[in-house]
Amino acid sequence: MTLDEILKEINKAETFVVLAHENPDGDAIGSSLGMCTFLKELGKNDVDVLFKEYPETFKFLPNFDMIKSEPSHEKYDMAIVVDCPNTDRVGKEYRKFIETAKVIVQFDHHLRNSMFGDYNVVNPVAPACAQILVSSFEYLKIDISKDVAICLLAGIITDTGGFRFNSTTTETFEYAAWCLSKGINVSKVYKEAMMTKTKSQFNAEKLALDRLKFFADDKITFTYITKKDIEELGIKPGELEGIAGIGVTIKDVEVAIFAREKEDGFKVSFRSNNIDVADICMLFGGGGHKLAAGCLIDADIEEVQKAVVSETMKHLK
Ligand SMILES: [Mn+2]
Repeated sequence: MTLDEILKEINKAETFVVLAHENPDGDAIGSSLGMCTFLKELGKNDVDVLFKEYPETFKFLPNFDMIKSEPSHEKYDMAIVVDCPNTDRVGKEYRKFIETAKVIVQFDHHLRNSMFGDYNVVNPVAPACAQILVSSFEYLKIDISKDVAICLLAGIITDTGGFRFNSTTTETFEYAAWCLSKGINVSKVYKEAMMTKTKSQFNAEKLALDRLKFFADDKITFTYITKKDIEELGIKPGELEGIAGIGVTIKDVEVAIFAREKEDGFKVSFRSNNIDVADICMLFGGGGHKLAAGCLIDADIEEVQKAVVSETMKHLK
């Protein structure tokens, strides 16, 4: 099966680049570091994990210092892409490494994956890409190290919202239990990955909460952060990740929308308890998961709000 083939290809290859989607979250970082740690332990010493910008909050993960922004090769034997549905989601400066790699392998759990790899291990039902890696290692009967396990655990914890999303499966808990049995401090990883925030992150959340507005009989929330806020509060990449989910923690809210200003417009993130927000985002040229999706809209904040709120209202049941 595919996984056996992948392992053969990994054994043959010498140079590796590990990539994930831009602005990586805990799953993208955990899956990337889990993979590169595994490769290192396999004796592969020529592994690049490339991100242009990434949150420092995951510094506690093993091999975090292997992440860098400058590639050490022009071309790689193998590109391993994790947590990324298509090559456009990879940082522009790194896409060429996928095109020019001798072998492209991808592990992913997004809906509507473009199957861009030579080998595609894609399961949209998995709650985290990291969990697909766990199952893959299990299938291959590879006994992963504590370091690999911690990276993957962090990916699973963040993408399941701390085991609370309904995408969480029995395997998720079995894996957490297995980690505990191996002496991994699951509670510490949980706290570091889920609950620790920087002061600028806290201030950004405070501002976004202050601006949060309700629509459609309190079933929709909308809030935003501008480029100016990002500058003034000294917000670093990744520090706005938690804001999108805050609205859906309010009773009776069905869809929470968060817009953050980027160079090329507002990146709008949707979170939902039930409504398929990937469908809504597709209308704006975006996509994602059923209950967590996003799109990019180049307009001013009033227009963005009007467009996404009115479209979301049509999708309420
Ligand atoms: Mn993910």
